[in-house]
Amino acid sequence: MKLVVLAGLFGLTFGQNDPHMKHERTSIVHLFEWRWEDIATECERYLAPKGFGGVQISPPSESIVVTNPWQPWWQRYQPISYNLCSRSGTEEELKDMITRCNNVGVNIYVDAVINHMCGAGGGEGNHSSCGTYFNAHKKDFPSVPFSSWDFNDGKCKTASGEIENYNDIFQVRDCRLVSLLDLAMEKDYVRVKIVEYMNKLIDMGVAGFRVDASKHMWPGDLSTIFDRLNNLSTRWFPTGSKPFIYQEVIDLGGEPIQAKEYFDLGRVTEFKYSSKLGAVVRKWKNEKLCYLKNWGEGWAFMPSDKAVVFVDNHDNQRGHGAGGASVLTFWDARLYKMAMGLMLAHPYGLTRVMSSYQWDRRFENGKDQNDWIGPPSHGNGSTKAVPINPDTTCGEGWVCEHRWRQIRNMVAFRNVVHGQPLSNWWDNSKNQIAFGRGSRGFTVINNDDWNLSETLNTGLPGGTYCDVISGDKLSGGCTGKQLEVDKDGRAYFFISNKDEDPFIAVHTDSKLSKSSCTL
Ligand code: AAO
Repeated sequence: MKLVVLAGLFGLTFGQNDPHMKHERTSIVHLFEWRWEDIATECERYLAPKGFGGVQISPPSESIVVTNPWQPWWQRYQPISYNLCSRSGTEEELKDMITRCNNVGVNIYVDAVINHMCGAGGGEGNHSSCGTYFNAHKKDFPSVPFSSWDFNDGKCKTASGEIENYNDIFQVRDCRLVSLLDLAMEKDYVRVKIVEYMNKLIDMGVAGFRVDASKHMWPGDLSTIFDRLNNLSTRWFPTGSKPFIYQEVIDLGGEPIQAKEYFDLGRVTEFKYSSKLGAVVRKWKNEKLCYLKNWGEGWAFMPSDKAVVFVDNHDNQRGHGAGGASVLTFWDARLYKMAMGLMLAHPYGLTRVMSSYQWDRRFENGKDQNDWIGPPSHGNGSTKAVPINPDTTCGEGWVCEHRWRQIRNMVAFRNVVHGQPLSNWWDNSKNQIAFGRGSRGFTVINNDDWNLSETLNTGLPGGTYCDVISGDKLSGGCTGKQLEVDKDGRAYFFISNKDEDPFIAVHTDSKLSKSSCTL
């Protein structure tokens, strides 16, 4: 009773930091541009058994269909209405996917594009994913309906109507981001329409939202919207659960709008993490792994319980958004796996794993001219299914980083060590480091240009462990390297700098039981 009163006193947004993951799971995977049908199957056949907590899905709302360039991925960030037919599938398919994922304990988080509608140059007609008519020039979106009354143009003070200067907070919130028609969110009518959209998804069973372009919305407007959201469906979540909110705010420092303005509303994406981790693992600007000893708040990142962290996202993996050239992606697989291993082993933040598709990169003057290319698709623009190869990787250009053994096993590592503090830190003052998580897990990384050969205190119970980077624990055995931890928790590590993956990770669930002859 007391708790309910307190929650009421401190505002209804209380609790929107909680991703409500099931079975002690800890990570989100962004299945970028996947079809709903494929996500449903992936939840059942892979994500639940491997311990993924939730999926971030591409925007499900009706969007413009751009034909020049041909169906770019970014068309989905230009809503036409809140109807639920998109390149990923129909409303029925969306509903089926949410149900099937929830039934196996995998949450769905929706990428909610609520700051704006399509670009001002989006034209007129029904070139939209549900075939709905709209007129961008007249700001007419009859299927919501929104009309010219519902946009911010009167409020924006720049001559172009665009954000021209990120140092002016009024421009950033009241003007158009890359010409996208900016909704007037202080209007109750606009708020009501957005809330209806989000509540419909909540009632279908989603667990929360990535809120796109949050920097471009006033925290006060967002607060009113989030306060009006329904509680999560009691079919899958405890009574009184508020939807999880994580807001996309790019704050690399140097701009007046700061991530902390959004902390009262939910979590926030920590872009510094992605940019700095890339620089450290690439050893740029004299960065070294040993500097990660105080990784997290010690690097002027936001508080851990506010942060959503990632090595790369769908923007910065292709030069959109921010983060810069240091950002690591699947294109640099060896360093990428190391960075992912570090992120998933370290206690800081709520971790999001990127799952991408390949495209033909074509660099000219340092810029990828093909940064717009959409997902693997058929000639008519429909997205291709994700086929699974016999070796469990994906085909047809889907990269499926989340299925790479090293990444998938580190997602499981994070679940096993959840709640345990960072422990037994060791480094060689350069690029060899090791750390544990209480007495449940230990990792050693060699990013120097020479071998690592050390006996270290792991904090683990004595026994033989299977390294989950070079292999898997399978039917009581290990397909990779094995590690002997003595009764005092000490173990000898050798990692060649030439190894395909120059790091090792073991945890209490990768401990090998005694062989039958010793019984
Ligand atoms: C497309 C076309 C446009 C066209 C438009 C409308 O590309 O030419 O005008 O359609 O027809 C995505 C694509 C866009 C696409 C859009 C709509 O990325 O290319 O436009 O869909 O289809 C800002 C926002 C951030 C946003 C990011 C891309 O703050 O919210 O730009 N991300 C989200 C999504 C993204 C999506 C949208 C929003 C729109 O994740 O996929 O766009 O729904 C600074 C600011 C950042 C700002 C960046 C880029 O960053 O701080 O806030 O991000 O600039 O403008 C240093 C600084 C760093 C700075 C950076 C770059 O690193 O430290 O702070 O330099 O200057």
